[in-house]
Amino acid sequence: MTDTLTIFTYDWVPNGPRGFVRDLRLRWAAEEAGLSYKVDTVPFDGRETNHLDRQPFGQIPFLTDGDIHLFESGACLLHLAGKSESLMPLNASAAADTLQWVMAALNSIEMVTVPWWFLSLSGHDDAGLTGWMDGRLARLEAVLSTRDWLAADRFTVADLIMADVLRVPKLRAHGERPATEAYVIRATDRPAFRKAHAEQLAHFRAADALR
Ligand SMILES: N[C@@H](CCC(=O)N[C@@H](CS)C(=O)NCC(=O)O)C(=O)O
Repeated sequence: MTDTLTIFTYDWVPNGPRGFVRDLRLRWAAEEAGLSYKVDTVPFDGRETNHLDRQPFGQIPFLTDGDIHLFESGACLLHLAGKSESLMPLNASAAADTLQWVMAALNSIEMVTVPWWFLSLSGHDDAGLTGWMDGRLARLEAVLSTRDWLAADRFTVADLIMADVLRVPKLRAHGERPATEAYVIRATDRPAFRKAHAEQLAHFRAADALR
């Protein structure tokens, strides 16, 4: 079968982000959905300018599906989810439920968590930002205390993106959120995640030999 789906990542990254580079979101989705895909690369060095025509911020991931070109991991995930009921329910009400939680992951949670860990990595903790994030995570903890998955009574693309946002070690070590922790473990124990994760690590490990 010809691969029409191509997931783009960097040819190499330093050790730190390996296992967390966002092509993993797309690999994971394709694995969950049983979609055939290949992985291609753009150079990490010179990323500020070398592929702006394909990702306007010089980042990865981006995706091609035949003539369709997409950047932003959230947009790419929704595109992939549209190909498989395993990620996006067909029922309109369950699909709306799923969509709102995808947006919540990206807009209500990740919008706060990324600046938080970015500042804390550089030693510039901000009490206001931490309080804002803790409030959001506490609300999410309350939701996850009532169910295994966010939407549609089963794993969907909303869980894939939310779990990926939440599985950052620094975030997991910050505070006590047992339902959230169990949720992250439940999601990342899935065979599709394990395969995607292992293949990303192997991809960057193979690139070390070429540098
Ligand atoms: N909002 C973007 C963010 C993409 C992003 O942060 N990509 C990282 C890798 S995980 C990257 O390319 N970093 C290198 C850089 O920003 O120069 C998305 O979700 O696709």
